[in-house]
Amino acid sequence: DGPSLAVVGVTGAVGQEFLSVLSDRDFPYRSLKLLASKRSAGKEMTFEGRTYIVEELDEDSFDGIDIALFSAGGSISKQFGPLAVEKGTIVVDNSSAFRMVDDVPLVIPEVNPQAMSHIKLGSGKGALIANPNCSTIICLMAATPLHRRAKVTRMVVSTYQAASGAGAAAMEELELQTREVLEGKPPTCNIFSQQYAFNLFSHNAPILSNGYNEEEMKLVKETRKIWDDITVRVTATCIRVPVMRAHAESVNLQFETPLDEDTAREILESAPGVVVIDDRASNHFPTPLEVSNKDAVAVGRIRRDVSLDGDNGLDIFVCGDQIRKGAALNAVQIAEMLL
Ligand code: 11C
Repeated sequence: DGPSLAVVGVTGAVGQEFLSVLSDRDFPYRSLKLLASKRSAGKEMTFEGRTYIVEELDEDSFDGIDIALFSAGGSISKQFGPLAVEKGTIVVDNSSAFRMVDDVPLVIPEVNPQAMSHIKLGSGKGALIANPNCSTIICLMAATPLHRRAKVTRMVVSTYQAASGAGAAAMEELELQTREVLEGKPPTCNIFSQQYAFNLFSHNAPILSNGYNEEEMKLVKETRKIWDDITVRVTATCIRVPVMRAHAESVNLQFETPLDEDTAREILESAPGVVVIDDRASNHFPTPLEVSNKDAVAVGRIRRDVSLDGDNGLDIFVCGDQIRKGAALNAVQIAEMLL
């Protein structure tokens, strides 16, 4: 029972995680199609006790498919997303292709579920729903409960982003380089243009004419769309760090009305999908390793911003699994809301 499902880009890091999350959450489906590029077509995959043959994505792939989870890059989404919608499929797209399109909801289920309330499974009408960028999801999971209480007027984000954000090949490169450097060999640089192991660098997304890179501007624009607030001022600096699969973010929040740190801690402790790790006595705060393979986003270092008078600013430190809540889990939660 349940909808007919397709997973597009099933051989990638997020594609594989889609399957794990579907299984972990007992997502009901009556059929499942695994789709990928020609290169991976024909490959066998076992999922929940059944063997599937990965099929090549083509124009007919979406006949009879109710929900498709896409994570095969922006150009595949642009090419096949609208085709799937025409066939009546609801597409949950993990790429940036449609995020800023006006009538495409950009959804974090804990934050703005109302944005997709007009999309109904079983209506025969296809639709696109966009999954936000991982850095945006992880940041807003923590910032939104505070925003609801005291209205964020300005947010300054600094990210420490894992290899997984650049895909499975980048994760392999980090592992390979680490070994090479320890053995005194020159590091192989295929995915990134510079040494990644034992280093960090500005995010690899293209730099725009304003000097920001695309990753930084995603945080700016997506926050405004998700919060439905064009006035919120957001600035970001995005950095790639040699961590495998979870992003960390330092977030400075300025509020319209005062919000003291104890109240903020209480709000975060009861926020869905958030755990607070904020033990000053033992210097224990969120780490990428602690949130890896976990669903919840961890928040700590909750403290008053001393650069502001009163209680109108807070600093927090957030960690979240990039492949899970930053991508696959969020997309599957969106699909669950359709059921
Ligand atoms: C990263 N956030 O961590 C990026 C990758 O818009 O979905 C995903 C880019 C996107 O490198």
